[in-house]
Formats: sequence, C-alpha cells, structure tokens
Amino acid sequence: TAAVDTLSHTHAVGPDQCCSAVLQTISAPPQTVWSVVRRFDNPQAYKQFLKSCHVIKGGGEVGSLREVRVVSGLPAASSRERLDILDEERHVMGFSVVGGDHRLSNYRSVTTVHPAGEGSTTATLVVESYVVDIPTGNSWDDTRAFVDTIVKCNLQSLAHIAEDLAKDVTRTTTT
Ligand code: A8S
Repeated sequence: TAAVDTLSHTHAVGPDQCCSAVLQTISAPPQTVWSVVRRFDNPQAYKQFLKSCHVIKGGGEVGSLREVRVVSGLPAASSRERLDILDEERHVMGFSVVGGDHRLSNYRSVTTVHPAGEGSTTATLVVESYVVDIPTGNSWDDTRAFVDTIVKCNLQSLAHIAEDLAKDVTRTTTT
C-alpha cells in the first residue's frame, strides 16, 4: 500500500477534455525512479516514442521549455513542453504541452513517485495523470485509449530502466 497524495492529481477538466491516470509498480527504490523522472532535459531516456529533446529555455527549473521530436509512425512530429512543477521532496513532476506538431492540444500531465509495499524501500508506485483536449472528430474513449497507450508504454519502460539501475547498485555494493 502506498499513500498517494491525490491533490497533485486533481485537474480542472473542461467539457471537451479527456482525463485519466495510469499506475505502474516498479521493483526499485523511489529515489532511483525519481532520478529518471526528474530529468526534464532527458525524457527520451525512458519515453521510447521520442527520438530527441532540446531544451530551449531554462535549466530544469519551473518554466523551462523543451522541444521533443517524435519517432516516425505516430500522428505527430514534435511537441513543445513547459515544466509546471518539480518538487524534489514530494517527488512530483508535471509539464504542459504548449505547442508543436501533433493532435494533443493543451495536454498536461503530473507524475508522482511513491514508496510502495510494507515498510519497504525497494518498491515504488508511480502515478501519472493527464488532461487533454479531445481532438475534433474523436471521442473521449478514442482519446483516452491513445494517450493511455503512450503513457503505459512510457511507464513500463521507466520500470525496466529503474529496475536495471537498482540491480547495478546492488551488484557494485555487494561485490
Ligand atoms: C508524454 C506523454 C504523451 C506524449 C505524446 C502522451 C506525444 O509526445 C507523442 C505522440 C503524440 O501524438 C503527441 O509524457 C505527443 O510524453 C508520443 C507528440 C505530445
């Protein structure tokens, strides 16, 4: 069981917007997971649909802007994103899409990292919630299915990377 602060995941949702959340448990310490999530300048470390990221403003503080390029095969080419929150104590990171060449207008997401399991420090629960405009011609369900798929892939990839990092630490501290 993990204590998830639900306020971080409370979004204002307009009538033509879709919102949802995805959960992922990870067999690695929260600190290891956070070390990957907190890097606003390096989302492609775990988001496999991204091929590059250029920071166009700031040094990772709130208000920093990045431009990511998307791999081919998706109905998108690039996205311009602003860092909304980076709370190093509570492990909360959030960003908004502010431009780019894709169909997810006004996309906003918040990711939180929590200790999980019985008094354990080696398990983590990640919660990622989002809000986005429903594109013209699409339904709530279409939109949710599309975005949930991307977010689930990202969080599964985050799990693999954090679990590998945690194994490396165990290996170097026990040999
Ligand atoms: C994230 C989450 C999402 C990213 C989407 C949903 C996106 O980068 C991709 C395809 C799109 O059509 C929209 O945390 C956009 O990055 C992979 C370019 C925004």
